[in-house]
Amino acid sequence: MPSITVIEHLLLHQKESPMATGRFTRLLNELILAAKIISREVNKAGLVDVLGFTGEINVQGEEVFKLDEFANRVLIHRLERAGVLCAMASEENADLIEIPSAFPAGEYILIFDPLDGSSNTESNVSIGTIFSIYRRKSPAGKSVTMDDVLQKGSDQVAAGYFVYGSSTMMVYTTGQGVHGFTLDPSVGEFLLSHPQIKIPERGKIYSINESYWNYWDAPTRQVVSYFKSPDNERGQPYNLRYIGSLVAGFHRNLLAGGIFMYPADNRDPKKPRGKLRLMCKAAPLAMIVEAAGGMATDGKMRILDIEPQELHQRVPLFIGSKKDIQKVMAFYQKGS
Ligand code: AHM
Repeated sequence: MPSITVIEHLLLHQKESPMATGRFTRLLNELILAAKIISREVNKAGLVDVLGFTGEINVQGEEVFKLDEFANRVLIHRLERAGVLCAMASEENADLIEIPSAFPAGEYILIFDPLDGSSNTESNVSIGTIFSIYRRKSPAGKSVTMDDVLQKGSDQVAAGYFVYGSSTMMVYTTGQGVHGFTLDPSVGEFLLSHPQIKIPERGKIYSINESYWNYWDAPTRQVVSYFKSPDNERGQPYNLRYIGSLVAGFHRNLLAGGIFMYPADNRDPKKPRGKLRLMCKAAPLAMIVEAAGGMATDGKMRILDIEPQELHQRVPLFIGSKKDIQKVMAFYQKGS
């Protein structure tokens, strides 16, 4: 079956998508190339021990980096040269990443999590790169400010992720549908494999780290009890699937229908909070799930409407099938 690449797909839908500019295409191309390099390293991660590359310096005399550091460096290295960005922000960097003056600047801002779920690498679980693209607010030519970066998720111009699993996939949206592409290693291209992804209205999976039960408030416990009860609106318990890798859990639920939850907890009793970062994880996945017909909330508020106060802000996250999210919101509205 003939298939098309990400860029061909973008150009084919040029009329529908205001994003099909040369600069946006360049940005996606660079992201794709970075992801192919990361995918190659992830695929041989298990060989590191076998080949003895465990020290600080490998046999080629190069430093061996942890995979998430490696992914971060690849993304920064490729994207800072692309001439399309005015700034970047990464989960791995405390501050904004400026574009060195030696390289041309552009109008886009890229925010990313270079390797979500990377603590799972040694057990060969799927992990991924999540990205989010905004346009700067202030006029070009001036330095980018934090105000340019701290935009609501609804201002994103595109969002997506790469998942490094049994195959490597890219899923992205510019707001006009969600499309999935699978890396064909024999030709080195991501080919369209999942056009127009729609998440089922009601899911059959719930994904949550239930070991935090004792640290949750009453509405959160009611939410989780609902999904495992035979008396819920589905008429049978949802299946629990949790692997500790957001991108992998989200991807499964996007295709099969379900809900991923990382609620606030009071493991730190002075500061109950969610774990996942708003700007590099929750907002991009929220844009994708909404474009696929699903929803994302912090329990009370739509994730895409949250005004970020800081770059690494954390939020409670409930994301997935529409009817399941509506149920969660009803529990929180009711309170305990
Ligand atoms: P990170 O912010 O340190 O990258 O962690 C993100 C990961 C997610 O992929 C995953 O859903 C979650 O943390 C797992 O956390 P926990 O072990 O508390 O369930």
